[in-house]
Amino acid sequence: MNSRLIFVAVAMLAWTSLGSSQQLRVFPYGMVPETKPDMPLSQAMNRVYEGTYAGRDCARNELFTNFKYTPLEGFDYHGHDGTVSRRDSTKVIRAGGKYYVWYTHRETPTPPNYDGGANETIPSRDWDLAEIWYATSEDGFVWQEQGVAVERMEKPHAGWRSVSTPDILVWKGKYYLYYQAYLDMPGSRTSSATNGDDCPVSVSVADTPDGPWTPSNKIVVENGPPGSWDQYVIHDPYPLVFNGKIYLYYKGEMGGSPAVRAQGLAIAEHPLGPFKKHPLNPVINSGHETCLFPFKTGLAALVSRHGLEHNTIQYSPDGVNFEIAAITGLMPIAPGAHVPDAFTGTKDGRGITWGLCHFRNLKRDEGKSHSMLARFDCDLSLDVHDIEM
Ligand code: AAL
Repeated sequence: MNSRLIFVAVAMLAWTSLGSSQQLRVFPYGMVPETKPDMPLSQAMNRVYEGTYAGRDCARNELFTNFKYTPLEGFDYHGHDGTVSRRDSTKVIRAGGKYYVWYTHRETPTPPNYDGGANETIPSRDWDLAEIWYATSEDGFVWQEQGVAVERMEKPHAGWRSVSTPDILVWKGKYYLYYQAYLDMPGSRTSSATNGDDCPVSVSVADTPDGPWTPSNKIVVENGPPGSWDQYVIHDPYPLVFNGKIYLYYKGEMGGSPAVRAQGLAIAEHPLGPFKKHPLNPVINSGHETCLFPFKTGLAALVSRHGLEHNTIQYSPDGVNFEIAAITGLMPIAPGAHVPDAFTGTKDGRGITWGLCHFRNLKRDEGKSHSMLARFDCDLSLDVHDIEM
């Protein structure tokens, strides 16, 4: 409704700015004429017809949506005292008649200490001293927490300090969880320009979504060389199957204040790699957490929170060259969508209608900093149907 109101306002403005002999006629419900009228148009109205992005009539733009949020049932947060956190969920998959999701789970004696007071038991960040846990659900609203999937690694393997921010791949009948594998406490690398949140990506494998999960103890996506855009962090690993290969998107940070965040792509033919970074990286110039899904013959991306093109939904025919398809707002933080065709290698992507995300309580002063999972619903679908994995 809001988007339509905005459209009415834009169209009315265009109307009043034109001479009385040549008026841009506004159709009911704020829609503009289907075809470009043969008359002078402002640049803004021209974009409605010729632009590559959001000027398009929201009612006709399949990649435009608003987002609705619903609290989840089934998770205990210790009265929200900051000692329990759940955040950065994976894609939601369907297996054995249930939905599955994995996420960063922190349960520590105290909330995080952001001011240098962290140690072996006190976390430095919300995602420090964390493990990957999982939960299942019949309906996506009520969840049963099943416990740990991936524990912290043995020292000195990557992930000994914390494993966080996972995502799931199903490939040739096996399940792969990719995650940030910390070699030091998040925030401790003072040499880094990105608040020290440096880490590479590792992966664990299982035969069923219930595990057991075997760590590869391999770094599968390495930090870039000094001076490169992704030299400090490889965050938010996000695998999809596209063009018969594993397309793993991730967030890198270029440092600076505020840090410039962008998203890159690494491609592999096997889940354990080698992952080859794309020469055109970064392929998305904005965004924080990664969230992509097959759409028609290409891929679409939710791009939120940071950068020139935040609050957009983008489309790419080849998974490399993205264009803005729609501008939106109030986007989910760290979305992990239910992407039914994430691993089928489809060229007929059906889109998404819901997923999980997180909300953060940033009350550091009160010592209650933690996050909680929630559900988002949206309308980015072309007839979505569930696929068993
Ligand atoms: C998130 C993600 C990564 C970061 C931190 C935990 O939003 O981008 O996972 O490291 O914040």
